[in-house]
Amino acid sequence: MDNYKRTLVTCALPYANGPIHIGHLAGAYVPGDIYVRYLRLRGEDVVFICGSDEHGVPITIKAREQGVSPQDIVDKYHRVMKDAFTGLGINFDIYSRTSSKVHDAHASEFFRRLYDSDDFITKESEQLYDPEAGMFLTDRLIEGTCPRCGNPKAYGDQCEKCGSTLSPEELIDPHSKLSGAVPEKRKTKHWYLPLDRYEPWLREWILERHKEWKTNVYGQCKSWLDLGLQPRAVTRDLDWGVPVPVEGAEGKVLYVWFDAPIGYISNTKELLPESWETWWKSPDTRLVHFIGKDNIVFHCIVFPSMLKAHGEYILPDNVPSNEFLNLEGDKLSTSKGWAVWVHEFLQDFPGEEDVLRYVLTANAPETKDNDFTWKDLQQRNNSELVAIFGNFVNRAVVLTGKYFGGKVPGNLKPEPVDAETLASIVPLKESLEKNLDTFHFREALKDAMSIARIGNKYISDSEPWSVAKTDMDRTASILYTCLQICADLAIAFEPFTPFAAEKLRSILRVGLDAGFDHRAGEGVKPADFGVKGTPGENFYAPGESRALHTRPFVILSEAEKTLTLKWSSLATSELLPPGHELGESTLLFRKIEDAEIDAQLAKLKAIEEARKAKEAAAAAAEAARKVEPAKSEITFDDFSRMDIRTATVLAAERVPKTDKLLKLTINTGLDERTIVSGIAEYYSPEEMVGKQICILANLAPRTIRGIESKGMILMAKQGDGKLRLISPVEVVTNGSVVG
Ligand code: B3M
Ligand code: ZN
Repeated sequence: MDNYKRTLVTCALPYANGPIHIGHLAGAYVPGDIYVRYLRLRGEDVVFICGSDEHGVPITIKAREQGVSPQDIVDKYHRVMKDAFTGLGINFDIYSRTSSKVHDAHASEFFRRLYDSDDFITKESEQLYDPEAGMFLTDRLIEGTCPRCGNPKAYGDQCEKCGSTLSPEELIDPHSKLSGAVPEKRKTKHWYLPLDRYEPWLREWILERHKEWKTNVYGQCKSWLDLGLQPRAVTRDLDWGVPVPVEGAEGKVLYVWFDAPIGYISNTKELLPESWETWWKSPDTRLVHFIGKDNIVFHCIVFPSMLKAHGEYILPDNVPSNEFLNLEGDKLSTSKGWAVWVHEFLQDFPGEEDVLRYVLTANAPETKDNDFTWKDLQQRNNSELVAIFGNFVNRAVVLTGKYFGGKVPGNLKPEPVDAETLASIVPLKESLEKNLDTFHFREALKDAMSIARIGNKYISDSEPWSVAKTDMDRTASILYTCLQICADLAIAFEPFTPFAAEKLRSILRVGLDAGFDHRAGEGVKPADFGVKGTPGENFYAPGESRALHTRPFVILSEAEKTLTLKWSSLATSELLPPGHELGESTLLFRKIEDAEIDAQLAKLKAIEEARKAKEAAAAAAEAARKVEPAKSEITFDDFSRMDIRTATVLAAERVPKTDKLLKLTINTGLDERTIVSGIAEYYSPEEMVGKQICILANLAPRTIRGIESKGMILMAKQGDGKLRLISPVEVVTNGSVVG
């Protein structure tokens, strides 16, 4: 990475069809933010790009379901997602959207360039078309009965009940999910990116030149390449997306996975209209994509092939990708509601953003799928953040207030253990850097936490509260050493728990050269904070080679200006000189109580129960929908031999020792008689009395449980076996002939 002048970091553009949950965060966004903060601390020039992915079929389906437009859906979720990221301190330089004008123009232009240089092939194929909705149907919009297991709700590409992969042709009774119409086949033409052309190049580029990629990423690429690449359609018959900008492509849009990664480029262009090309076209720029594992093929094979075909853009240098995070042992699922939503977390735990960042990093699914549990969050918060990091800082600062009036004491009576303790942080800094450089954030966080552990152990072992009774000079040295470690923590934790790191810096009254972000534009003029530059460029404080703070429009206090820490100061000598005055002491973290965790678990339980109830209701409705096959034909004579009459129930009682039978006394208009009927499961005797019903009056008498039953009560039997009485809609004379 030494040969690069700048780093362009992207996080996968999340689909704007649902809010952000912890699975998204753990997969791409928290790691991306840690990495960017780290690079900035080291003084690297970085832009951090993200935005909403607002195209694709699922968004159109959701819009239809809710009776609103796709634009309404994306407007809603774009805002929710953007706020969630901001709330967690994930500070993209830009969080834009693929429905933006800049993106539309840029994605069109990209396609057009490949089109003009014959980088596509076209194929005509027969696709299923919904004649009522007037559109072609993607596989997910076709529903029918699974030929393997009989599930009536199998999709055109898959049966979710038995897991079979299907094609729409295999479905029994296929119908459109949109209109219910039977789809018909129509010819349609599409543009394909012939990935096979890029295969030899991809093999060389990835398998030979990027052996350093994470094993899960490299491994997935290798299996795709070993299977052999096929041309991939980059257009769709759909009315939501970027229109295909060529003749003969009316009613077609770019496939969402073609336009979305171009969003990285267009969002950079929107952020830096003057200099975006330096970021995307200069070989001095290093491009890093943070993604979840389901996006690997698109970022490592499809998008690089597009970039290669285009020819002007740089290729990703690395594509760090995480595996999946589960929640309390089950797969996270937006549709099932099985998730911890970021916007809800921010509401339920205001001021505890770092706890979530910390837990998702400590438990990150870096090499395998991992589980998030609320108990683990509580445990890590209480026994690591509170008991080690927070406790150490609090003891050091409070004791400095008590014994030295809140000023850093001099190192008046050093002992070897002080220097040894500070020296033991040096290898941790090296390990921290190595781990951050290679995207091993779990390990990196352990290194940072080890610094806090060292501090906590040192203060416990040296007991300044006891020493103070007899030796103030020695107490001064102990607290002097502790405060140097606190300053180290204010640097080392900045990438992981930025809110706590900022709090700690205000307690220590120091600034941090946290590099520069490119967001400065939004309504702020450089002159507002006394520096040179124009929005969208680096801002430099007068006489400084770099901006002094992450947000240049935050004006640093005099103390912060004079005492500005840097990444390079970590684990070096005196960071806080004797005499430096500390600020107010506040707690960095607070204990999370059992009741708070129980409330979250109860919330999940309610989700689970609601889902089960919904599934049961759906299964029951499905069973009730089943209709028995038609019976064979009869003549009118056959029918007229049946004497069906209206009658009224006069009395009803249960037949003793049975669950199902009622003995009914009825007035048939012809006579008063007894009928035994198997309806006790569905109607109580009290409900039956007074009801007018229909009976088959001339059925030969039968003796049931010793009672002679004359005739049969007519009932409707549903698909689920439930019986319902057939009654005249209006009261009629008993004995009226039904026919
Ligand atoms: N929107 C998929 C996802 O959110 C997709 C990523 C696009 S990145 C260019 O997982
Ligand atoms: Zn099936």
